[in-house]
Amino acid sequence: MKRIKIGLVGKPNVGKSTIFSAITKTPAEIGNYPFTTIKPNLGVTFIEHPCPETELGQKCNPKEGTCVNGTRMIPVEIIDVPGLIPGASEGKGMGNEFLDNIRDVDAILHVYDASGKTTADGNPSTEHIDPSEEIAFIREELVNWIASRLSRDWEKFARKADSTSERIEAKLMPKVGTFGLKERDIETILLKEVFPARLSIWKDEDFVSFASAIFRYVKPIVHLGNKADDLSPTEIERLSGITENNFLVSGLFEMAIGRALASGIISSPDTPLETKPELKDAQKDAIARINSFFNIPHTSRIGKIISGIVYGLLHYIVVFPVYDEGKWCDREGNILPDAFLMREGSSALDLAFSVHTEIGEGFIRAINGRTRMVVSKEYQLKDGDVIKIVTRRT
Ligand SMILES: Nc1nc2c(ncn2[C@@H]2O[C@H](COP(=O)(O)OP(=O)(O)OP(=O)(O)O)[C@@H](O)[C@H]2O)c(=O)[nH]1
Ligand SMILES: [Mg+2]
Repeated sequence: MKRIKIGLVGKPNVGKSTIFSAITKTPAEIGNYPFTTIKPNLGVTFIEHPCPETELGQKCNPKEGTCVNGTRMIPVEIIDVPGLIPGASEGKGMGNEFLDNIRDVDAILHVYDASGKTTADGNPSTEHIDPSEEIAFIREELVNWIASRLSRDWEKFARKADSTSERIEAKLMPKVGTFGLKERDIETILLKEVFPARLSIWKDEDFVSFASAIFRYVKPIVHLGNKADDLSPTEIERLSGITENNFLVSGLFEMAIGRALASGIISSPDTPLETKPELKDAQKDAIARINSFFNIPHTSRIGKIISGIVYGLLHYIVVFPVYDEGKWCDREGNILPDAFLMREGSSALDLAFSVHTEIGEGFIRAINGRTRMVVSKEYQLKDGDVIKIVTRRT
């Protein structure tokens, strides 16, 4: 099964590793200076989905993640890369190399400093820095990075591709496949925008347009205005409108919530956090500060943003493949062992291939675990479906 992967990018010292650490519960080096991170950090966070165990009235046995009171936690990979500075796409500050680590991500979380206290190269600034500049420069570096990777050794590649009678989607695959794109992603781009059919006549502006289109239609960029705990509600309101897919957050408070949960000060990470009478005054004050921050309109919890990306922006649904369509379990009797993220519009056959190539190749039919009806390979999966695949191997 393919895991969804999201990349954390941004200029140095904006709080990428703080956010990474908070959402993946993985320690990462954090420091108030540029290039604290010199190697990418990889971790896993979890998004929620209702689990069909509640319908079954029996506890599920997830292979991955947990399930608490009927809410299944589904893993999503997070990669935190070193900071990017202007000129990164031309290799400045090893930017190109850092960016190559996020080639195959499904979406990008661009972390910027909403408090405006960090310079473009990640040093503390005494002057206020307008976050709009940062948003523009990071987008430009991302686009230029893909454009330059596409145009590398293009002439020879294009001449060869043009001499075949393949569809343009197939011709482009060797170039864009390394960025995790599928033929249908190229189709989506070509439905929206026009590019020369003959690859050998593509010019610099075509590479830039194609790279922009990848971020517009395939790999969305979502902006996180971090350090918003340093801002007034009025400033938060103003910043909330500066670009689309933009959220005001606090990595610092997300970390504090994680720590409080781990040490038992709170029993749920959901805001508003509950205060217990036995807590010390300092702990109560900290909880009150966190609650009042998340009560400000236009502030968001990062976990919610990530599930919004997966379900809302990338249009994924969750499907539960089972071996026994009656008991909703695998061969060993584990109930609802798998929760698969599938793209909306996927078929029963796509699910079979996601389980295993051999299961896909041996596909005979599928059975809907709720209706117990046989469905064909073209059956369009629905969110929350419980599906048994019948293959030649079973
Ligand atoms: N006030 C405030 N400070 C934060 C927040 N998140 C991070 N910081 C501070 O910002 C500084 C940089 O944090 P890091 O997480 O190391 O930043 P980074 O973007 O990973 O930095 P590089 O790895 O150098 O690119 C540290 O001093 C953090 O404590 C936040 O939400 N609010
Ligand atoms: Mg870092």
